[in-house]
Amino acid sequence: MTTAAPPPPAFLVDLPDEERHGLPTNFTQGKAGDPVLPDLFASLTGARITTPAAWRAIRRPELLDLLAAHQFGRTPDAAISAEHDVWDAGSPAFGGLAIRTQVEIKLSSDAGASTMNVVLYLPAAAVARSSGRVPVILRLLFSPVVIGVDDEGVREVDGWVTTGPDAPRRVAGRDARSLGRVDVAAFVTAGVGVALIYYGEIEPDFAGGAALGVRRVFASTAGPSERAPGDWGAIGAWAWGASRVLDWLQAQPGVDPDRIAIQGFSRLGKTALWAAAQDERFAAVIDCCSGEGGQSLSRREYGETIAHITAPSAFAYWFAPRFADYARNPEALPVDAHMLLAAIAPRPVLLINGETDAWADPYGAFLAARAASPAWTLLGGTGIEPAADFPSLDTSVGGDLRYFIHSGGHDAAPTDDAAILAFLREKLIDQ
Ligand code: GTR
Repeated sequence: MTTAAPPPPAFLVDLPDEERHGLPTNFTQGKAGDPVLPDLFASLTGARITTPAAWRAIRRPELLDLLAAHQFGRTPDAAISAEHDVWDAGSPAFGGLAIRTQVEIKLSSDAGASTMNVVLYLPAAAVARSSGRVPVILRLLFSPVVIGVDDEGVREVDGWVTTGPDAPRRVAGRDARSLGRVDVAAFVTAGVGVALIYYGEIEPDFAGGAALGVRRVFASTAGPSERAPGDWGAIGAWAWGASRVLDWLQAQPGVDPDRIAIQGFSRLGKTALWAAAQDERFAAVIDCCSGEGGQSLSRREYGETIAHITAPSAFAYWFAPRFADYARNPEALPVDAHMLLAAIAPRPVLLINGETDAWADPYGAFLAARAASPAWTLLGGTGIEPAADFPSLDTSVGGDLRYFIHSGGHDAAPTDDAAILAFLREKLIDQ
């Protein structure tokens, strides 16, 4: 007998239907449907997966193949070389609380080259202890790091304006859109390092961006209409770039290579999930508000759907072209958000949602997390118990897989950092 999910809480209020991307959009919970999800444990071989060994050997690889083939596209396997120019090593920052390192990573092959800059802050107190190897959180930022932190020493790299008149266009980093600042001091004080990268440097975020970022290193820069159905999109490229940052981070003195988490917001939350699903070296994930194509169920007819996200006016280029085939029939998609989450199990995953972020479907994310939880249980971790209630605002539910909902909307909220730090303390810092 399966326990029924708790109903959506009253604070997730119904809203009038709306047209978005030229499509009707439902914001009424009662009209979202009650989707039947693909079975987490039914292998394509016909076997039922009942042991951790079978999960690791059979089911997780199947999930990754399905997610690649139908949603994100395949990450190509090619010989890429990486050069690391650490041009700023060991500078004090944030009033001496942090030690800053800056690296330019050059990725190249016979097909082309691409560079990206990473800023790493380590807690000064921990680094001073010679034995100190600290956990690090890698954050993918929407803005060039120079405007994402309050630190004059950061190199200014170019930014991209991707909406509005004359978009897309390259601008000086300081003239790019600012989306708030990372509170580096709070994290280093808690004993966790912070690594930052601007996603636009991995690949600019527009349909033609593939020709300007890491995908040119693979010579796979076909435009959106020329890609094969299973080719990777921008999310795959950002995730691949994040793994190249991880390569470098793992080799840094002072960094514990086994305790590096990844964090992203919205499209970068989708990216963080896909990066960690593929790359088991990411020890934990913080995904804020990733919604459709991320932590929320695609099968629910609520808020943003596959039809919206793959509409011509939207973001088809983030995904494999085949993802758009499920716009009208998401029930035919062989995967859904619970499988993306389960591919990360049993590592710690914190899912943050916003009370008024109806477009991202916070209840659909809760259902996905609940449906993914048996994978954590199978592998010796903890997810959301079947009988658990939906959490009240600014609280969380779950264990290693945890769901948190903040007051507010599609944004970083004042309660997020405390929730993230509490999670990191429990799962990564005090280990
Ligand atoms: C929205 C998009 C969402 C989400 C968001 C973001 O417009 O529809 O899926 O990713 O952008 O990245 O802020």
